[in-house]
Amino acid sequence: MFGKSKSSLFQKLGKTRDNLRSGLANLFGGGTKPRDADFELLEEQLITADLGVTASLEICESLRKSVRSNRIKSADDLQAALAEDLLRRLAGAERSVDAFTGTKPRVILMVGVNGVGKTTTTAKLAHRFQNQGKKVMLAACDTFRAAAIEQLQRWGDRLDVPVIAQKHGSDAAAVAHDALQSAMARDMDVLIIDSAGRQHINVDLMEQLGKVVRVLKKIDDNTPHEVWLTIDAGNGQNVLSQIENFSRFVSLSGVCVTKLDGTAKGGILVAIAEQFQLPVMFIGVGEKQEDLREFVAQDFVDALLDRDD
Ligand SMILES: Nc1nc2c(ncn2[C@@H]2O[C@H](COP(=O)(O)OP(=O)(O)OP(=O)(O)O)[C@@H](O)[C@H]2O)c(=O)[nH]1
Ligand SMILES: [Mg+2]
Repeated sequence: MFGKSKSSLFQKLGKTRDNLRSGLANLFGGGTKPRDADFELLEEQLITADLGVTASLEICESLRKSVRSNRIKSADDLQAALAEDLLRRLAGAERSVDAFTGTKPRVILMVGVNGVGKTTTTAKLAHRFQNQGKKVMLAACDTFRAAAIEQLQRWGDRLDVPVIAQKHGSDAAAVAHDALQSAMARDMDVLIIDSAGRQHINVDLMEQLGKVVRVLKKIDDNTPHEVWLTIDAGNGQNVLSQIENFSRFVSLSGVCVTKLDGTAKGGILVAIAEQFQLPVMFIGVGEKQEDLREFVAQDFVDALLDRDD
């Protein structure tokens, strides 16, 4: 049976799972051996789930061969083979942050395009680290969007976490500078820096990220220890160009994938794992502070394919 956290992940990934299941259902549903048309349908479902065209074609071709050679004889065999294939593709994207020891404060810079969930993920991370007994501070470096500072401060109040902020329109790098000094002075374990949403075509804002990083490095050359790009799973294949675009301005160390609860495009994690040497740090499965999961490939595949072994 699923453990508690796995079963809640199972519920949250329902849309992507239904999508895949409808592709799988035909294959052995009629009790006869699957036909080519059934595989074409599965291929379409995999592409709709945003695994990417290449991976979708490869997966179907390999399943088709195994059915022909009688290595796959039933719906269960098929599901097991698909799970194995997905797991192989996703395993490289795992990286645990429990290796989060060493110097403090650990500094995490959150970046991404507009509205993907950076601020919410910042709050969820704060909550998670707090639950591990860590002292967490937040920095309100989105000085660009009206009300962004208040949004982070509300999270700070709710979680009882200090938020370093200046007024709307002030220099984001100056806020980051203050925050790191304050986090050091107050012996924080983790400093999470929220930043403004930005598009790669807005070169000024993109270059501002470089400035934030430079200012942090002046205080401590090892910071920021992490730069995580938040991406919205619902954006599908577009997230791949977001990763490329941000990589030109900052050195990313991982991605956080949000809104997996609201989309049938959860397969995007496969596309990310195949195309980039970039770990998936966390996945967001809702709007609340507890709706964050560490990315564990096995749990993810089990939840997607409705497997319980
Ligand atoms: N369903 C769902 N909603 C989410 C998730 N993460 C964030 N959201 C919602 O997405 C919306 C935008 O979230 P924010 O955290 O403000 O996004 P942001 O990237 O900080 O936005 P900007 O600062 O404007 O660029 C909010 O309504 C969040 O509640 C998630 O994992 N699941
Ligand atoms: Mg924000």
